Amino acid sequence: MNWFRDYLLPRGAASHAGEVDGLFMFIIYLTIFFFFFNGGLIFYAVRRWRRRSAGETTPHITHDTRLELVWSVIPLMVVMLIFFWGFKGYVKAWVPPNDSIEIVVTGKKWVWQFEYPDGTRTLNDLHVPVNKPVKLVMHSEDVIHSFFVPGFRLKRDVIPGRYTELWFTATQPGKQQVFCTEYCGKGHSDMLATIYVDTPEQYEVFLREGDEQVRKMPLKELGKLVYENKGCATCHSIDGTRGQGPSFKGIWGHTVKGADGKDYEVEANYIRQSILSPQAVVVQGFEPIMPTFQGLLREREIQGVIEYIKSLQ
Ligand code: HEC
Ligand SMILES: [Cu+2]
Repeated sequence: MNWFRDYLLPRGAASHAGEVDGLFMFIIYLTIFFFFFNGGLIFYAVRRWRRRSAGETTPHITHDTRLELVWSVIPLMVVMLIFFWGFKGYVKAWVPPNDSIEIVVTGKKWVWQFEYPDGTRTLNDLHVPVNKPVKLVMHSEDVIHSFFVPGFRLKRDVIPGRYTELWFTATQPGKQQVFCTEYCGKGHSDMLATIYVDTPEQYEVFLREGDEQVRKMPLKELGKLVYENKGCATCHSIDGTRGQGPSFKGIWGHTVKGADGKDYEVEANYIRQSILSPQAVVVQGFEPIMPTFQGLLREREIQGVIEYIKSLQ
């Protein structure tokens, strides 16, 4: 009867989908059975006890203890079975394993933003490796949204001022559709995201080079994104004001004085070195407080920063 399940539900693609579907189909079949069983009893009673002649009366029956016990105890057992079956699946579905990959999900009108353990962020595209548990820590920046992945049999509200969690282990490489299922305004129906369930190799490439968005974004824009998202903006201004570090405005092509008294030209290699080993050359008049971004920025992101600084004349 798998065709019937596949007719009702999208193909399950997460480890606990089988359990959810099992219970779901059990309830469906139970409902179908009782539809015909009760309907049949009604037809039987209508025929069996129909009025055969004018003035015919039926005996006055107040109750039947045996019958009442049967129709109370059997349904009680059935609903208890459904309860414990569901409760077991519920506990399994809500408690993530300790070794899950943790991804922070932010819902806002009207996009889903994902942040990975290494600080990478993506919009509306979530990459996860196949067969590895993934935990989503979700919150909203504005109104209540709801994160629904039909293929994973998962749905949970995403709420401002509170964290909610979901976890899953994707079992099939491919794409999954995410919907927002809490009406959140004009763009609600566009609040869609795609989960890419990657093979381990694809996931490696994604972590190293970023998703499609990052790989295709023009370098200057990517650099601006890095500047805003990776903390550079807290120490470096782009309008010439001095912060904890020198402003990026107008430094490209000029020379700066190092604390060692030598002159350095601000060009690609200098910027690259400033990002990866900031203490190699410390700009005169500044404290050596810049942390290294070794391992935190991808090659393309460093090139982006270089292009971005170049554009700030
Ligand atoms: C905690 C503050 C801080 C953060 C965060 C920070 N920097 Fe710096 N940065 C500094 C300071 C201070 C200097 C000057 C001293 C030095 O050269 O180490 C500096 C110097 C630089 C220079 C050389 C500038 C010049 O005028 O010669 C570059 C380029 C640079 N940072 C890029 C970045 C980028 C890109 C990021 C983000 C990925 C970043 N920094 C994040 C504090 C910071
Ligand atoms: Cu929404």
